[in-house]
Amino acid sequence: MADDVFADAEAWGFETRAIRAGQPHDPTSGAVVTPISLATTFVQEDVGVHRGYEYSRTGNPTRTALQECLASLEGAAHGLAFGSGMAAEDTLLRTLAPGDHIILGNDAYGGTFRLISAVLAPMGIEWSAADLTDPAALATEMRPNTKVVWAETPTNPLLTVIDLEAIAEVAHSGDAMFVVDNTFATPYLQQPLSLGADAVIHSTTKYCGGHSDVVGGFVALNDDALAERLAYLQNAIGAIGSPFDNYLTLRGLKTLAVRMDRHCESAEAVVEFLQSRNEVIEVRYPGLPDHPGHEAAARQMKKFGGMVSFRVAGGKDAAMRLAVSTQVFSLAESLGAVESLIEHPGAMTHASAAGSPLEVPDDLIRLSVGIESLPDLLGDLAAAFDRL
Ligand code: P1T
Repeated sequence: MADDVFADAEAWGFETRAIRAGQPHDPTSGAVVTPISLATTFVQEDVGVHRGYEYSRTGNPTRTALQECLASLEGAAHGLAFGSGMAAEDTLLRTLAPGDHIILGNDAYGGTFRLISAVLAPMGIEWSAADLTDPAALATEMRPNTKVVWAETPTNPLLTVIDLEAIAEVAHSGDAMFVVDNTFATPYLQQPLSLGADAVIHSTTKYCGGHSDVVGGFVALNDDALAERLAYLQNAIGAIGSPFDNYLTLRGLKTLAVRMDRHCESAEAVVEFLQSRNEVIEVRYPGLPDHPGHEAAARQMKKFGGMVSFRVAGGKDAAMRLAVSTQVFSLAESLGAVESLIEHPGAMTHASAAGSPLEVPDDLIRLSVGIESLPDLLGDLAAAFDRL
């Protein structure tokens, strides 16, 4: 990374780094696009003497390109690319030992809750949930064995905003690593490491990849020893994506900034539309001045994101009917890609959180606002409401 001039955030803008960092022209052909390096193994000139690669699980040139690019975008010294967001989370949490305690924000992706509560807890990891909008509430939840405070902001699916600097301070008053899942904001809108986070997690399946065609995950961090430990664990576990996956994610990053600008702009128009409808009882979007986290969002985010959640009058039944009534918004899990998606978190992405402190309201609908023609998006929602 040392000789990669384009990784330098002081010297180059975000969009330039997205297109150039970690992606030198191919030295053999001059190709301007990073090759997909399919080799599983790499020749050694003598035993243990090689050009930096031995075996593709341990390291792969296409993965290296992605890692250097996304690390640069997050302002991180190190980045590791994984086979999924969950693989990234699992590998990071395997740095813990039985008896360690995790504090999870009380609004988070259902899969993160499931990993901690149903996979790690039976192996001796303690956990509890806290309201991370309130640093004092976190302070009372901190224990001597708390090793991780895990936050999303904006959260999935309620779009709650966490004041990163305030929560980092409480986490660091104890012995905890502060992990921020930056999937919803992306590094274009928010860079948590600069606000006190120790590690940033991504499901690159979402905005980073951006086209609903590749599953991936990422950890960005500055600590050398932790990065070395994660590389060890990643290799030991095998939690990697394929070179083609890495290539697709890298390709997605090149257009992240322009896509995010459009996602944010269209989301704002969708919010305004939803506020005009009687069928909507609450719109949750960090850009709204009356959103409780608006001030923190305005401070720590460049714009307010492409995700919009709202509650439907008429309860679960009406929400479920609305979710199947759109045409341009496709009923599907996932988010952050060019096409617009609609889902019912209570029955879909967050079903595993039912009956827990992370349970979501059953009249909640989540929209991932895509980059299609805005009149088509607004017309689609209007027609769906009219059909209710
Ligand atoms: O799906 P995967 O790439 O393994 O990433 C998991 C994950 C982690 N963090 C956040 C904030 C996420 O939203 C996700 C995945 N979320 C969905 C599939 C969803 O529809 O919400």
